[in-house]
Amino acid sequence: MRSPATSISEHPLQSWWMPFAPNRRFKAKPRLIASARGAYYTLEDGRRVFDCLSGLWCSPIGHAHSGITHAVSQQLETLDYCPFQLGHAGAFELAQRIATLAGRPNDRVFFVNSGSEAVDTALKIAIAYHRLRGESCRTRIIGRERSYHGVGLGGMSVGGILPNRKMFMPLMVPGVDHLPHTYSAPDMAFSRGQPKWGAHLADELERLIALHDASNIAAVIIEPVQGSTGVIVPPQGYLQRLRNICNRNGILMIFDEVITGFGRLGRSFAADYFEVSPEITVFAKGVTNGAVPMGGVLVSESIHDIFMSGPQDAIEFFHGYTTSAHPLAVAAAHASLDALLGERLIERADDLAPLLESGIHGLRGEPYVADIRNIGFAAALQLEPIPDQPGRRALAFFEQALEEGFLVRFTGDTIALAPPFISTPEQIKSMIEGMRRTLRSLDS
Ligand code: PXG
Repeated sequence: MRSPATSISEHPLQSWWMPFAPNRRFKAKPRLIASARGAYYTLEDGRRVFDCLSGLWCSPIGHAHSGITHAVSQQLETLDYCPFQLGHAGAFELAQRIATLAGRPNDRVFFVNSGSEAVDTALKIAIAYHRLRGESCRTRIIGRERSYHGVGLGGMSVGGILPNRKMFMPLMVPGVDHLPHTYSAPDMAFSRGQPKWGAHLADELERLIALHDASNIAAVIIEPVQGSTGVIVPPQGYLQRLRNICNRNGILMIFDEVITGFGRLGRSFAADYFEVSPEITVFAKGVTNGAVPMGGVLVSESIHDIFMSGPQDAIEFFHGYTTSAHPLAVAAAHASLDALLGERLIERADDLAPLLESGIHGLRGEPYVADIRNIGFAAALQLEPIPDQPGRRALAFFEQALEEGFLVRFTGDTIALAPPFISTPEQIKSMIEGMRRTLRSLDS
């Protein structure tokens, strides 16, 4: 048996082409993680660092949760794989549990392995749904600037992040438009929670309808809170206004809740938080606490039922992945839900949210702070960029914060914070003070 990799000296770094990483910089100055437990990572040099982003937003109940470890090990011994045409009980139960958690117990769940797969699946469902009900002209999809919907061809096309798009133009799905993003520093900097300005930006959907006609538009896909582009919080009333326009025009609403799902806003899903209900919800990440890859699409009963109208023995939806509803992922998801509900961790995130809000806004006035945003148990610090060197300030912050014992995530010059729900109030306070020390130690 191969012994597990322990140190870089035994394992040269060249072969792994790392995702979304500056490979050459990393390999010149590698930073390896040895283990993770609770709210902390342990680096190879033995230092413990607080996990300020719950992995990549995906590990809210903390690392190495004993319930998940136990459930996955047991599952591996019982059933390690289930092929198409057969089903396993755990997957049916999990679908029911997720639909119930979302407050839509009659919805159906299609399981996949990642957020990207879930987004592409949701887009296919939306297009096929309209076609099956005789509105096959409804093919256009509306995304949004600055949104991230993964790296599948559909998600990339509806997404709004330039570097993720510009190299791949020939692969773009045709018939996609983008709503404007809702961030405007002069109108909303330092808002606590939802900014007051910006609901009118939803009316851009009316303009696209006036341009294409609603009869050609299938769906709008929206991250209720834009997570990976820096915690961009929807203006008050914005999502409701989009919902109303969709309702009036027969356009489906897809919420990408890969980041907001499973408690990040102190509610099960962002749809609860904002009281706006989409027909289709995309989830991933937190569903298994990041321990085993899994994603899924929650679909309204009425959409699902349109698919069930063909011949009784026919496959209704030609779509799926070899490892859809993988037994290990299903086991991890059940255990993760057990912890989330049994340990009342969504409520705990909700209870900790005001502390994060007051703490992070207390950093206003510290060096280089250009904006601070927060919603639920997530926040972002926007730094003033170093002139002509976008992203360098945040990189320096990241490296300094690590020295202080905090692992943060940065994109551009934004630092995102989304701590594990199991954090204590003391840990949140100490994280904020760590951020303060880091800001004060930055070179100009
Ligand atoms: N939708 C949303 C809203 C996401 O945030 C995806 C889809 C794609 O999920 P997969 O599982 O295919 O990666 C995501 C992923 C960050 C960060 O730093 C965020 C994501 C991924 C990596 C980093 O904020 N989100």
